[in-house]
Amino acid sequence: MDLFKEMAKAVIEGDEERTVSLAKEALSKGVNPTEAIEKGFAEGMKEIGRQFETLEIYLPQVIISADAMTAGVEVFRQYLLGKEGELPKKTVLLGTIQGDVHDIGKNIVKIMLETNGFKVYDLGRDVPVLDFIEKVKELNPDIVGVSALMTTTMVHMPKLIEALKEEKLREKVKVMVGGAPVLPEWAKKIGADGYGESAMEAVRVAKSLVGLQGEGKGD
Ligand code: HCB
Repeated sequence: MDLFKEMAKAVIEGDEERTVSLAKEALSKGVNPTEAIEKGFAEGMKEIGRQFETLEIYLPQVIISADAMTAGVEVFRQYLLGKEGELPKKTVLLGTIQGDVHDIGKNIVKIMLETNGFKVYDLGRDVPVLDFIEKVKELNPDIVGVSALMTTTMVHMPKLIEALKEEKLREKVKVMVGGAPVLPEWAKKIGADGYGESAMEAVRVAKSLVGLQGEGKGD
């Protein structure tokens, strides 16, 4: 669909006004928000990642594109939250692991979980393992959702699982991991209960971890 290409282009160009107007256009045309985020904006961010890796662009341009994507996603977030009427039952404690400031993906996961009936406690980014532990004790969530975007920070994920065991919390909470460098093999190796390759997958996994049936809203 041309609209998705336009959305990706707006992210690549870091055009915040355009991402916002395209998100509104998508909604007015009845386009599925999840599909628009993943096939439109996220594709643009993938291309930005490629250009960053090949040194075609530098950090400031990545930041501008990230901001443009966040602004566009926010339009969908407001829309989806407006549609959510039911009281959420299951809870997810979500955060990007310590040392890591990447939170775009985590924020998309948050939106998708919220709009699928979960109550999400968002700890933000660069969250120390100990903060996760303290919040698990305080909030008693059903799931801890952890995000990592760097090979240098995903190594804290097993530390979190170990800390949950040491605090005798592991049996009480499911652990779901994700983020670009995280693979299913890694999730299995570190003893996580679930892995989400995308936000929609994260919703499916979260539902199955807490024994809920059905597909995610926006499928
Ligand atoms: Co950043 N960065 N970055 N970056 N960055 C990456 C991640 C690199 C891979 C780029 C590269 O060099 N090839 C690289 C990491 C290399 C490594 O692994 N070691 C990197 C680096 C090195 C850095 C800095 C160190 C650069 C520097 O300062 N020299 C620095 C990090 C500082 C720090 O964290 N301590 C840095 C900074 C930045 C920003 C600030 C400019 C910006 C982040 C803005 C923000 O997040 N608010 C940024 C960005 C945008 C990227 C890239 C380009 C895109 C990441 C992204 O948002 N993807 C990325 C390149 C890439 O990934 N190819 C690059 C889009 C989202 C939608 O995908 O995978 O995050 P996602 O999330 C998905 C999915 O994984 C899943 O659902 C989401 C939605 O579908 N999911 C979960 C995510 N979390 C989940 C949790 C669950 O429980 C379940 C599912």
